[in-house]
Amino acid sequence: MERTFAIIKPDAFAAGHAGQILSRIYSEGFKIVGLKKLYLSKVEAEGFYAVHSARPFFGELTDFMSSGPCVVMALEAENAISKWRDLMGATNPADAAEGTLRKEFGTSIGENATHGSDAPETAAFELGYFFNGLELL
Ligand code: FUP
Repeated sequence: MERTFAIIKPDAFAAGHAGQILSRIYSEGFKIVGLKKLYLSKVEAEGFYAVHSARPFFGELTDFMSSGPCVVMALEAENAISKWRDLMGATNPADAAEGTLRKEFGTSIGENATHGSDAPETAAFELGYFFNGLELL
């Protein structure tokens, strides 16, 4: 079993899509081991996306991620990291395959409904950024 970190981003939460996304998470066979609603500050969003700090879209990305409440989750499944990224689809919703979350709920490359860790090291950092051990029992 593997764990990954996932976010229902502010666009999807504000649009009322959290329920449908959670339903897909269950129906695809993930176990939700951690879940909370947060309203990130700009500084908290910058810390989370620190790896992208030199990218031209960093300001826009962290403004968006701190623009409203989101839902952060720890998901468990076999091959959870790739399984969740497959369910999300491509970063740009315009390129995402039919049936993926970003295709269904994303509106642009910036406002793309969901986040998922891309590797075991990033999953470990991202899970630790939002959850302590007791919250994942
Ligand atoms: P992903 O792993 O699919 O979330 O994509 P990246 O790590 O490449 O990018 C992280 C986030 O930055 C994306 F979810 C959206 C945002 N982004 C932009 O706003 N513009 C870009 O050109 C690329 C990414």
